[in-house]
Amino acid sequence: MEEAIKTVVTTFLKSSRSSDGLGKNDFKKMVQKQLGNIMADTDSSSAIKDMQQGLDTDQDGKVSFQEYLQLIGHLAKSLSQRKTGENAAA
Ligand SMILES: [Ca+2]
Repeated sequence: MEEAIKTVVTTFLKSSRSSDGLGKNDFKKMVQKQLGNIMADTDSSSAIKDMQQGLDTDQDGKVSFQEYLQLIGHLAKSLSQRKTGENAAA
C-alpha cells in the first residue's frame, strides 16, 4: 500500500517537467507509458486530449497533482467495480 502511494506521487513528479503540473505532452506520455493496460483508448490522441480536458477543472491547460488524483480515484473506482463484477460472476 505504501509503495502504491509512493508510485502515485513519484509518477506524477517524474512525468511533469514543470512544477505546476502535467502539460499536454507530459500527460499523454504518462498515460501511454503507465496506464496502457488499465485504461482503454490510450492509443487515441483525441481520447487522451478529452481526458485531460475533463481533468483540468481550473482550465489552466495543465493537470495539477490534485487533478491527477481525480484520475487515480476514477481508475481505482472502475477497477474495483470490475473486480466486484468478476466476483459476482464467479
Ligand atoms: Ca489544471
